[in-house]
Amino acid sequence: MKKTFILLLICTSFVAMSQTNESYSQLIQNIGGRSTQSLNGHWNRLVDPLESGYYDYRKKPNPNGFFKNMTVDNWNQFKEYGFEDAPVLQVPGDWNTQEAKLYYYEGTVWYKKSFTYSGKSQRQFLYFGAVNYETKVYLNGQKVGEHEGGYTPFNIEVTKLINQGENTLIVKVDNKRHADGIPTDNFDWWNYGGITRDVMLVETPSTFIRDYKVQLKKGSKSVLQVEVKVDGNALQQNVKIEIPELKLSKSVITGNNGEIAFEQNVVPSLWSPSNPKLYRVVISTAADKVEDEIGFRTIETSGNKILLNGSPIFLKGICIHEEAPIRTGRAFSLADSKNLLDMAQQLGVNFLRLAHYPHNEYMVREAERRGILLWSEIPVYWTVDFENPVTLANATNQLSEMISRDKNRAAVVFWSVANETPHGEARSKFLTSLVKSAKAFDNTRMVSMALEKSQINDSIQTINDDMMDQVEVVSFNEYLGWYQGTWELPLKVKWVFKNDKPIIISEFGGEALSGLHGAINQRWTEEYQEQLYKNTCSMLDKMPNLVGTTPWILMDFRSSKRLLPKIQDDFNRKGLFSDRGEPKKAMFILKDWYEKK
Ligand code: GCB
Repeated sequence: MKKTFILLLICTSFVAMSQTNESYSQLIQNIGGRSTQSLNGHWNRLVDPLESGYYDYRKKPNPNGFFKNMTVDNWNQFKEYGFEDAPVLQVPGDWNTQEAKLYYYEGTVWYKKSFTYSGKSQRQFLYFGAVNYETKVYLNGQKVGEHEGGYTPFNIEVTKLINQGENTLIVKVDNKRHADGIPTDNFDWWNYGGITRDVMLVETPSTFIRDYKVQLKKGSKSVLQVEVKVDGNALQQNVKIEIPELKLSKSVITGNNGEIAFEQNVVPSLWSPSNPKLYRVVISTAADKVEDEIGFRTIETSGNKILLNGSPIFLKGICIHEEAPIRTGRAFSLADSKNLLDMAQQLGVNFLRLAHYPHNEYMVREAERRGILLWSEIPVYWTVDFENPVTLANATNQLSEMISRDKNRAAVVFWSVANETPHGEARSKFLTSLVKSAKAFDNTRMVSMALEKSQINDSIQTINDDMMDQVEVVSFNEYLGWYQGTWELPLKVKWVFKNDKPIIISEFGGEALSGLHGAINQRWTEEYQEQLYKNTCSMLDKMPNLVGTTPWILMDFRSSKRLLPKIQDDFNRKGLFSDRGEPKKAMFILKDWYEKK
């Protein structure tokens, strides 16, 4: 990784942000509401494990790398690569499940797409929903941008380089693991590489509505906070904000920084699982117009409760990885989201923990339409390089991209900054900084992280972590009956907490191979997992301050850490459904428990 360069890049964007409102970003808000040309489809690919297309034989960056897409006129000229005859990969999609020989591959793949542009707009941007992990983007032989982080969107302006007519887009994607990356090099899910989400060309006028946030003010059911940022050479613009159903129509003029923020009294019908009401919101200038569907609700804690729209709610949740049932591989489409949500709704959930990284926008919007609350998380997971300021800048940048994209989604009620990180001074500073940043980017939601339990003795369980002071809701993972003891253990313990905050069990569970049956004391059988769920639910019934659970996990998922032949075969089997979507016995236990809640 080019550390200094990335640090510089990230610092520059933070400098720019701190001069203005921190909740704005360079991300174009609501990509689905813009004029776009899809660049999805077949892209030619070259697999380049030694990065021959990037470095020369002295390992120096080669100015005539593959991104030049050199053409030769005859066989005398030297060229030893070529996209024309190269195989194709489907975009969006991971490469691991598209070609058998790329199943375990972690390294560089070059992607190439030719496209014709015949639009009339004044500015054009390339938009990538997500690319895992490091991306370098070249248009017509010139580098236009780069990005680090596999699960968040980014856009790159290409106005000066795009041709009317034929264009060649080349993208270098590298999913090698790095100890100082986010995530670090050790994690329990598949490192699917590739351009895993939609790619689009976005067209805008010369001054356009880049970003906006329309949400209820924290703690208020009737004060709307509206923020809009325009971008271009005419920053003082008349901006109109309309919510026709609320009879709101207001025109304001942006300041000479292109920004405007105001408050407005409204009486909305509040979004909730039983009333997932979304309002049509229209933001326009003389030259630009964006429409969105936005819900309004309040979320806060009071004593040991979570209040949604002022009333206590129990979060009946499940953790979920962004992996598609049956075909396996990265989930990326609306259809994939619907399949996963249909499965989750069989459990009767009103809440999902999107683990362990931001999921695609289809998922967030579809969950919102169905009235499901969300926990959204960045992949600060296990042994991150907490001492490293570059790693912190990278995590902060991913946090900012996650929040920027989804800050208008009523469904999202938690920003989570970490999962199961090992205690220590450097970690405390790192996470404290992330909590502070999350609140600076958006102060209307709860910020949390999945911690780990500890114990006073075998029978008295607790949590003891200095990060508990940083969060309104204490969330932690526990695997009593799986990694600690056997299925009987949850029945034998008592939980005590030193403070009176609401508690979420952000993970519990155990593995079972779908269709493997046996006695309840036989690990890996559906019966063991079923009994573990029964006993855990009994334990949870007695847990003080419990306001929600997200057991681990909806569906079996691929992980290169899971090597037990004939049982795991590269899958973590803690799913309540198999990777083919078949329910296991434990699924019905959780469903019954949620029905009674
Ligand atoms: C955990 C992790 C999760 C793992 C799970 C397991 O605590 O947060 O990512 O997949 O345990 O199955 O061990």
